[in-house]
This record gives sequence, structure tokens and C-alpha cells, in this order.
Amino acid sequence: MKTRVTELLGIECPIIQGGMAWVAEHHLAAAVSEAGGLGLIGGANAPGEVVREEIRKARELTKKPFGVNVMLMSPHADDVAKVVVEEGIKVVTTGAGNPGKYMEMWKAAGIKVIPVVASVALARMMEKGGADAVIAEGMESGGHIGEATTMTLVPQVADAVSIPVIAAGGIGDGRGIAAAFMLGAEAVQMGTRFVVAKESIVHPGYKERIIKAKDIDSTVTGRTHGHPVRCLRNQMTRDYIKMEQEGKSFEELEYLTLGTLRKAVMEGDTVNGTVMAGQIAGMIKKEQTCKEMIDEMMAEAVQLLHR
Ligand code: TUI
Repeated sequence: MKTRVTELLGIECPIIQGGMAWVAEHHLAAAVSEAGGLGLIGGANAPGEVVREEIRKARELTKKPFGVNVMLMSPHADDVAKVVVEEGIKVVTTGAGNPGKYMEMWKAAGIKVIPVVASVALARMMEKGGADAVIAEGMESGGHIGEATTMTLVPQVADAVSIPVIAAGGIGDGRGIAAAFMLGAEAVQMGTRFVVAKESIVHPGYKERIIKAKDIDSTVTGRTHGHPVRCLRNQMTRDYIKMEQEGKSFEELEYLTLGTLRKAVMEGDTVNGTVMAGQIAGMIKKEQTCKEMIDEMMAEAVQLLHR
């Protein structure tokens, strides 16, 4: 299935793995790339040197291309932005902000830059600034989200820009891929499905929580302070939302969530930890290798698109 995105990135299948904090480390990124998609190392809040190590470890596992996601709200974003250049990374995606200040440096280094956008305005701005493609991410996604849904955002972004559009948010199988293509996308980015991959190093308790999730099990914390984050409902989200309703400050709420994603991903604490996942979690029913997932989804998408 060739598209402008598979050509741009030199990959076989138009599937990109999300740059998920704590989850998108070298084993998962290498496995997705080996399976024909584009794996990503998630920079998240990690220092530049940690990201450098992850890049080097991924290179030991695959010769295929993989990228790095630079999370722009990170205090280490400037360092990570330089590390990707020094390490000769060829594809960078960005999230949770406007990557304008890094664009010149990345383009000069020959990097393909693919910002995540949550609005048409940012998509247009990114195209003007030299982005090679954009990821239009709907609010069905896990983690930090915008306001628009994938169904409404993808076609509006596709109409507004000439560069390729990659759809993200709520996509977890071949039907979702086919639907995204109908909306004008030329590839998809998926996070939640890859969290439960056999190669994903997240704690088994985290995977089990996603596999057991029902359709309406996710909620959004942080809306009152302009930092909406989608995660699965638990004691942490109940406490957080109660404190939001009581008008607690951003600092107090940050204190409550500090380290809770790590607690869920690494320790499997799905009660007091932050279990970031998208709305599609309710449809994800089994652990498979990345190759099994990608082969199954591509076969389904191709069949549907040829119908
Ligand atoms: O970045 C993400 N998802 C994330 S980042 C993350 S780490 C984190 N942990 C705790 C609290 C907050 C973050 C977890 N999940 N997705 C990409 C994404 N980017 N979604 C939405 C956006 C976005 C939103 C607004 C991008 C740009 C934007 O506007 C920028 C501007 O300046 O106009």
C-alpha cells in the first residue's frame, strides 16, 4: 500500500507508532519498524542523553528507519531536539506544542519533520514552516489531547494543506485505517494498540487494564487548566476530577499526578497510577506481536478499500 507517506519515510506499511511517554522505548520502536511500519522513540520528559541511549539501542535491534517524538512541553525539549540531529535521526514527530523554533535546524540536517496538530490553523502554519507532513490527532487519543475529533479534524486538515496528512486518534484496526484513508489521510498513527504488543515493555497490569477496558472507560483530566489528558478511569482520575471541581490550583493537581504515569507503566499500579489510553481501548482484546498486528490490520484495510 504505497502512499506519499510510505515514500517519504521509506516504509512498507502506512502505520506509525505513537511516541508514547514511558512506553515508546527501543524494543517497541524497533519491533514496529521491523514489522514494516515506522517505530518511534518517545522523548517525553526524558533528558537528551537518555533519548540518545534509546536511539543507539534501537539501532542495535533494527536497520530499518525509525523516528523520535519530541514532546515540546518537556523541560528537556531543547536538548532532545539537538540529540536527534547529532544521532542522524531521519524522522522527527512533535507533540503538545509548536515546533517552529527547531524547524530550521532539523530541515538543515535533512530530517523529515512531522508535527502533531490538533487544529487546521496549526496544520497550515506547519506547512508554511516547512513540515513534510502533519499528524492530525483527534481527541479520541490517549494522553495530551486537543478538542476536535478525528472524524472532523482529518478531512478539514486534508482540505487545508497540500502536504500528506496522517490520521491519529481512535484507530485500532483495519477498519479504522480504511476509514482514515476515506477521510483523506495517507497513513495512520496508532498508540493504544501497540501498548499491548508482546514487544511492549509496559507492566502486564497496564496491558490487562487496556484489554479489559470497555468502550466508555476513558475520561479526561486537566481540562480546567488547559492540559487535557485522556486516561482510563480509576481512583487517581476520580481524586483528580474531584480536586478540579473543588477549584484546586494547577500546582496542587500536578503534585497529584507527578510520577503517576511511571507508576502505572513500570509498576502496574492501575489504581493510583495514570493509565493513559485512547477511546479505542475498548476494542483491543489481545496481546500480539507488532508483526501480527500490522499484518492483520493491513490485510483488513486493503480488503475494505478494494471493496
Ligand atoms: O503530545 C501528545 N500526547 C501526549 S504528550 C504526553 S506527556 C504529558 N504527560 C502529562 C501531561 C501532559 C503531557 C502525553 N500524551 N499528543 C500530540 C498532541 N499534540 N496532541 C495535541 C497536541 C497539540 C495541542 C495543541 C499540539 C499543538 C497544540 O497547539 C500548539 C500551539 O502552540 O498552537
